[in-house]
Parts: sequence; structure tokens; C-alpha cells
Amino acid sequence: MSAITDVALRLIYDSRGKETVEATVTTRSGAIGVAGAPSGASTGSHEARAFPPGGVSAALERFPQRVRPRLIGVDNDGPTVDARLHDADGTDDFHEIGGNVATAISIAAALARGRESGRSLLEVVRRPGVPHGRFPAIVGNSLNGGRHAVGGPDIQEFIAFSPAPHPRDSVRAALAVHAEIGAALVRRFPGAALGRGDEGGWVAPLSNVEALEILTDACHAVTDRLHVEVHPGLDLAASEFFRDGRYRYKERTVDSEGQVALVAEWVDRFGIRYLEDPVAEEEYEPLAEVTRAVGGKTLVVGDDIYVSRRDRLVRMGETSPSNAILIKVNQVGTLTDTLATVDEARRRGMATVTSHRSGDLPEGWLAHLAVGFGSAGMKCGLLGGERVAKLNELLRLGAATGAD
Ligand code: 2PG
Ligand code: MG
Repeated sequence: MSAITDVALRLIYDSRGKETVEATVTTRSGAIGVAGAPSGASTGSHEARAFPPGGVSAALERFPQRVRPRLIGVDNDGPTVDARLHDADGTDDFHEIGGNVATAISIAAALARGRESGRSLLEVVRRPGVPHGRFPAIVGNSLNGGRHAVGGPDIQEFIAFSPAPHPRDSVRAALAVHAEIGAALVRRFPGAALGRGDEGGWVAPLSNVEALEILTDACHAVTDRLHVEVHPGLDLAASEFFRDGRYRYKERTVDSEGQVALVAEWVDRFGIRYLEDPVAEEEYEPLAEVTRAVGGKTLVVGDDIYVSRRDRLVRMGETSPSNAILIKVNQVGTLTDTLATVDEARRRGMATVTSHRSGDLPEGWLAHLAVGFGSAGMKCGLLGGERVAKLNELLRLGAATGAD
């Protein structure tokens, strides 16, 4: 592993047109890695801060004195580089240098490491025991609501969960669900203008149950037509409509017990196989109840509750309240921290689902992480250049296994 000779940081824009950063890491061998950091809209309260107070310009101002000198001359191995990023910041949530600065540098350094040794990022991050030729299901956001859409349902994401073993089939089926939903909306709202949300899913004036009906019908139609299984899924992002101890939907308000019952009823009625953040981020016991009720047949995935942090997982004790954890590098800052969380989850027998952010970039490295982590799913949008970049990279990895 050769030493880092240069790190550059610059302003770029994400898919929402919001400012973020991109890093270039160069090593003595001449290897170069370039990566940008995505940003969320429905962020958990314990996430790394994307940028210091003052935003991207403050991060760019601090970088030359505070971050860059700590990295120059350092051996480009992951733990060392990422430890230097922590030293440069000195806080628990990266609010001094910015979690997105840490993420962009950490991923760019890993890409350079791979290049230097002739390996793909997937091989750099592959966890012990993850078999070659195993691919994640597509967790494809098809219809948007919540904070990712204006005028849609309260639930943030209506998802095509597409678990076919090869990306060639899973990607095709998930995209077919998106198209099928579009056709259903055109039939339902003839002549009306229809839009797409932040992650490329459809937006329409539907109730939660109406949206679930359309999603479920689309999944059935695609399974019948393509003979590839695809199931409905949800990311409720329930913290977003939880206030004063109650879940406040547009049509009704329920308490925690009511929320658990409602979600369990939806899982049974619609055959939901992927269920993320069904309760608010501090509702551990209700989450455990949901898992007890439906976890035998459904991935119950914690996002805001864990924010990809190993310590948040460990403090729950030996038994986790969900059977799966969402993994987003920029929630925790560095790749090394992310790997620690993935390894802890695997040790506990929890599934991992590796995820994009709602404000993302046309880069494909997420697919390498999802495969290398042995994740049960790669969560991504389905339409828009920044979403398709991840699907296409997964297809490239699929083709490279020789399984085609
Ligand atoms: C989520 C994500 C990604 P955001 O809640 O899981 O879909 O959204 O990036 O806005 O946190
Ligand atoms: Mg989520």
C-alpha cells in the first residue's frame, strides 16, 4: 500500500441540486480514486452531520489546514486513513469537518487502494465468507411520499422488492414494476400531470392504502408476466410523522400499539416482504413487536434507529429489535466505521441492506459495497441518472461473475 501524496476536495451538486463535496485521493504509485458524498432529507437524529455549521463552504475552508495535512504521507490503508479523519474532526458526529467530507475521502481512498492492487472496490470491501456470485435483492423505490415528494402519501417509499438471484432478473423486474405503476397512474388519473419524487419514484395524490394497492397489483402483474418474483415493500420513515407520542397520518392518528397493529395488518394483506422504519427512531419495543409479528416472513429494517452505527446496535443488547439494518456510509462517516457495523450485524445474524441517499450522485460504488458486504438488498431508486448508475454497476458486477 503506497502513501497518499495528494487529497483534493471540491464543491459539486447532488441530484436535488444541493451542494456537496467530491474528493480525489492520489497515492505515490499514481493510483487515483474519486468519490462524492450523497445527502439525506429524512435524516436520523444521531447521524453524522453532513457539514459543519456554515455548510459546504465552511467545510471547504477548513479542509486545507485541518484535514489535508493529516492525510499526506499516510499509508493508504483504510483504518489509518479513517482514523486520521476522526483525529481531524475530534467529535462524535463529524460536525467539525463534515461527515460528507469524511465519506468522500474515505471512499476515494478505498477506490485508489483497489486501483493500486488491481482489485475492484468490491474486492477491497468483501467481508469474510461472502460468497462470489451472490447478489443483493433490488430494493427499488417506485412511488414516493413523505419528505421525498410534494402532495403524495404520508409513507415515504413504496418499494419493489426484487430478490431474484441475478441482477439481470432483479433489476429488470424492479424497473418493470416502476413502469407498471406509471401505466396504472395514467389509467387512474387520465390526462393529469404526474410527477416523480426525489428518488425517481412516481408522485400522485393517493392515500397510503391506495398507493399500496397500486404497488401490489404492479408487483403481481410483473411476476406473472416475467416469471420473476417481486414483492411490495415500504420505508415508512415513521419518525417523520411521529409527534407527541402518536403517528399522525393525514387520514388518522394512532398510538404505538395502533401503529404496530396497522403495519402488521398491511404486511399480511399486501404480502409486504420489506419493511423499513415502521415505527419512530426511539420506539425500540414497538419495533421489536413488529419484528415478532412479521419478522418470520419480512425483512424488518432499522434505518433512523441505528443510523449505521455499531455503537447504536450494541447498546440495544444482544437481541436486536429488528432482523435487518440499513447501511449508509455517510450516516456514520467512514468506510471503516461502516465495516464495523456490517460485521457486528453479521455476527448477530442480522441482514444488511446497503442504501443510497435521497440526494445522490451518478456514481456506482454503492453496488460494490452492497455485494461486498453480502447484503440482502441494495436500496436505490429506479429512475434518474444517479439511480440507474447503481443498477448498471450491479449489472456489470453480475456480468463479470461469468454467470451470464
Ligand atoms: C431513507 C433514505 C433513502 P434519505 O430514508 O432510507 O431512501 O432517505 O436519504 O432522505 O434519508
Ligand atoms: Mg429510510
